[in-house]
Amino acid sequence: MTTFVDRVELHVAAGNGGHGCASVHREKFKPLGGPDGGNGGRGGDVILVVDQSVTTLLEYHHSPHRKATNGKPGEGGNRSGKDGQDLVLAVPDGTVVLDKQGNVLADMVGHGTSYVAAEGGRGGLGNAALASARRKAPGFALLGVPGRSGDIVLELKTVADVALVGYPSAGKSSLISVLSAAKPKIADYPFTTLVPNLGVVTAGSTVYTIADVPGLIPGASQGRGLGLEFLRHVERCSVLVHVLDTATLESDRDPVTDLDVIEEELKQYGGLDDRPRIVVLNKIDIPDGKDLADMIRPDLEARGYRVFEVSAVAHLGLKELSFALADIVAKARAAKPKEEATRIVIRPKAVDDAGFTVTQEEDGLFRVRGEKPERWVRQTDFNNDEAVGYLADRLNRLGVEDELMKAGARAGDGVAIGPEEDAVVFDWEPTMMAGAEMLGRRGEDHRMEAPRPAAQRRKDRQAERDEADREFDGFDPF
Ligand SMILES: Nc1nc2c(ncn2[C@@H]2O[C@H](COP(=O)(O)OP(=O)(O)OP(=O)(O)O)[C@@H](O)[C@H]2O)c(=O)[nH]1
Ligand SMILES: [Mg+2]
Repeated sequence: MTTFVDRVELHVAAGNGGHGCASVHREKFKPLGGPDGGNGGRGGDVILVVDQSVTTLLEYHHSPHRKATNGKPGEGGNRSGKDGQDLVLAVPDGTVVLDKQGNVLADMVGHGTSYVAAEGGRGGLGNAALASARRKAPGFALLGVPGRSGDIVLELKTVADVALVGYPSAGKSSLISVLSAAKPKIADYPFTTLVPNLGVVTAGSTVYTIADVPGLIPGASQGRGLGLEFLRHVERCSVLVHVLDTATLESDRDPVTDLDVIEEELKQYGGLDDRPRIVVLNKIDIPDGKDLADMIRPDLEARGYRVFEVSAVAHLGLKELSFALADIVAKARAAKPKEEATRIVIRPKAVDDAGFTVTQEEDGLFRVRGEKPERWVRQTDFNNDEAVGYLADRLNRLGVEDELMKAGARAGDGVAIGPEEDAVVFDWEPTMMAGAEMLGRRGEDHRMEAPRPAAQRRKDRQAERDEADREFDGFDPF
């Protein structure tokens, strides 16, 4: 079984955020010195980066599971946990990142281009960071959020200027070996080349790259031979070169019908019609080949092709070919819109983190979806009542309770936060029932408090708002 290494499935897992720490400062004569639990560290990202010295995806074929390190938990004494390390995976120029459904997530062209394939989870805040004027000594901390994980597919589309296409054994690899310094495998049996070879050619002041593609045969579009699997490498090329064998020993073949067959397969593949083509008649060192080349040349030229007669083995006609290709490549480059800056960082599309939705499902369950509510749930230690209360307060202040009420939820109804496969479900106990407006937040009851002067009330309200901002607008420094 042949192994194609220019398409791999990769399982990536970012690091989990470290848990926040709940701790109380202790000193001699000062037994309750206030909360001092540090924050958990952030989990490392998994980042793909284009590295031009990497040419294949082979490495990922051998070890397709990749994980970044977790953030460390926070500790007492206000010690933050260490962040997890990002895992940087070097990929070849021209790597396309897809999800398992085949949607393109990123098209990575240019040295240094990077793509965050999985984002590390945030560290949980420790109880020191959760303390506020109103909640002086929280007896809980937030949990770290699990890092994102999932499967991605990497596909390599060679970024070459020139692509050589043709039947097996037409001499494509031989041509690359004499036009450039590349030393691909060359042999007299079909399908010697199993993955594309790439070579760099210098002709005058133009430097360009040239790639061959495993041989094509009739029916390749139906999967015969190696199929059209590798034509994706041709998609980025600015010029296609038909390499035709003028000295084939197969009786049912000749260069012109070969050309027609290959063109038909290209058509089946699609999307390559606009690419300029030239024809190379190879193996003219063989007398019969030279005769045949001379005979069919006018026919091909009449069809509009520029024709080059060469011999890869005897080094005939190579200079002319190489300069002609340089010329076409230079023109194509000049016509192309300027490439945008290469160092781009592509992050997964940000989830809409402002809002949330409440919907009622057929079975009566209310489902809350939204980046924040879902993250907050993951940050909650459900064994700690205070932590659960804090979650309820957060949800309440985001307006989740209001929306649930508007959607018709009643006390005791089932509410799920999160997607179907990963939700926290609970029976709803509204903290703000009708008539409860008089009640303040959890654990406080204004009715019990002495009336505050207006100025103090304003100050408190401001403090409350500040706190809300810290929690809601990404105060968490992770
Ligand atoms: N006489 C002669 N033989 C050649 C020439 N070019 C290539 N060959 C021979 O043709 C055979 C096939 O050459 P390759 O370069 O491996 O052909 P390919 O098109 O890369 O073949 P696949 O990788 O199988 O698709 C080898 O035995 C080469 O030595 C040439 O100009 N003259
Ligand atoms: Mg070859």
